[in-house]
Amino acid sequence: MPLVGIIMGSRSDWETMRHAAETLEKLGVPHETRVVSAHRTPGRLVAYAEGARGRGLKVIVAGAGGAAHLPGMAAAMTPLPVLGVPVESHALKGMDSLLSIAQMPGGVPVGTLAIGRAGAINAALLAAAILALSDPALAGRLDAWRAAQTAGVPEAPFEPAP
Ligand code: RP5
Repeated sequence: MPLVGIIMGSRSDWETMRHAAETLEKLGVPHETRVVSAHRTPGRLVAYAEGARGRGLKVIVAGAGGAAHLPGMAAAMTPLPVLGVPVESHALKGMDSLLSIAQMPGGVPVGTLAIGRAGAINAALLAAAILALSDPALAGRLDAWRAAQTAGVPEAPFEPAP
C-alpha cells in the first residue's frame, strides 16, 4: 500500500519528478505516481486530495511548473503534509514555479523544496524522514543512505569517488 503520493501537473514534469520516485525506491518506501493537474484536471485533483488520507497515504509530494497551483490546492484539501517541488519552466527557469509554491497564505502550509532535480530528491528524503519518525527500520535505511552519500565524497576534487 503506497504511503507517499507523488503527483505532478503534467507528464512533462516526470523528467524532474522521477528523481523523487527513484529516491523513494532506493529507500524502500511504497509510493504511487499520478498526473494530476490543478488546471486541466481539477476534478481529478479534488478526488485525489480529498481521498488521500482515507487511502492510507501519509505524505504528498507535488511537483508543478509555471503557475504551479497543484501543491497549494492539494494542501487546501488534505490534512496530510504536502511537499512542493518547483519544476523548472522554460520561460522563467522555475522562478515562477518556486514563487507560486512558496508564497502560500498563512494557514495552508506547503513545504517548498528547491527548483528541479535537487528539490525532487529532497522532497523524497523529507517524506522518508517524516515516515521514519514512526518506522525504525526506515530510519535505519535513511541513516545508511546518508552514510553512503558521505562515504562517496572524495577528499580532493581530482580524486576518483571512493
Ligand atoms: C504545469 O504546466 C505543469 O506542472 C507543467 O510543469 C507545466 C507545463 O505543462 P505541459 O504544457 O508541458 O503539459 O501545469
